[in-house]
Amino acid sequence: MTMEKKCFIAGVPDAGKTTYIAALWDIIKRGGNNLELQFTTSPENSSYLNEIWEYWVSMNKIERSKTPVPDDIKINVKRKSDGEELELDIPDFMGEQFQKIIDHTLPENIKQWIEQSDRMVYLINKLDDVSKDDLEEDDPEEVDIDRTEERQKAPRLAPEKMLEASQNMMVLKYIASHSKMQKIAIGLSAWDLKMTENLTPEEFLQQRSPVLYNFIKWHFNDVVFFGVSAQGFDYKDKSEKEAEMKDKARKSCRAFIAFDKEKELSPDLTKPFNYLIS
Ligand SMILES: Nc1nc2c(ncn2[C@@H]2O[C@H](COP(=O)(O)OP(=O)(O)OP(=O)(O)O)[C@@H](O)[C@H]2O)c(=O)[nH]1
Ligand SMILES: [Mg+2]
Repeated sequence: MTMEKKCFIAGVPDAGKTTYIAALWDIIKRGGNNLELQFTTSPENSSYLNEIWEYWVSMNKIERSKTPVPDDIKINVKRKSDGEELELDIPDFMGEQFQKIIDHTLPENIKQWIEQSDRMVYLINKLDDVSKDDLEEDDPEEVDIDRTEERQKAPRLAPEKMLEASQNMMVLKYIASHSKMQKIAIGLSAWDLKMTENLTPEEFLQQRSPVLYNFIKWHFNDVVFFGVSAQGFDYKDKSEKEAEMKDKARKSCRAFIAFDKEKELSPDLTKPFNYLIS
């Protein structure tokens, strides 16, 4: 019997997780026939997915959900060519939850979710652009932590103030050592803003954030890089592009993905799972 393969989606705040899940849900709802993967079961409770999808179709920034975010969104996928299966377990945790890895306050349910998975899509949006504002301290509140007697108080760790690359490395290091990750896919989100003429997503990360890139290659031996534009464009250009994008959405080609060596763009957002399923 083959072991079940379990995959999650992770990333720090603003990594693009919710937008990617919303765009995936659009594909699943349309039941695209020309995809290599097939969705064999849909989640029982789809009201959250429909809520984020509403923002996606109307091209509005996704607000924090009004319906509670379910902690058990499971979608089974199967590859048509060889019947290989993968369970997507994507509760869409907010990025703040992953930051809790950094200050050791990660809730038990997320610990278990990580331990039980052997595949992941990890999204990265912001890359180390350090602005002076980011570094300015507002009075850090002190916290009680169990240390030596003479130094009971420590400044709060404030993971949200750390550089993106540092946050990503700490989160990835935790995942590498607390799960049995066999294959991972690193996605650079908002690819519409990042793509340049001749850099693959992997080359882009290597150039823009070499330390993070090396860290990933060191800790994970089976990793693929992709760029994804789950929105298809930047919403600040909505007034000029709305009609064109609505038309593309009708044809299921608004969102796009650039995979590893292929520089051409594909509308098939399920491609990372096709890689992870093997
Ligand atoms: N230009 C562009 N921006 C994007 C794209 N996808 C996401 N964004 C922007 O990136 C920001 C974060 O997107 P979310 O999908 O909310 O990110 P998240 O990882 O769910 O964030 P948290 O829930 O806070 O952890 C938003 O401002 C989006 O508008 C894209 O394809 N293109
Ligand atoms: Mg989100």
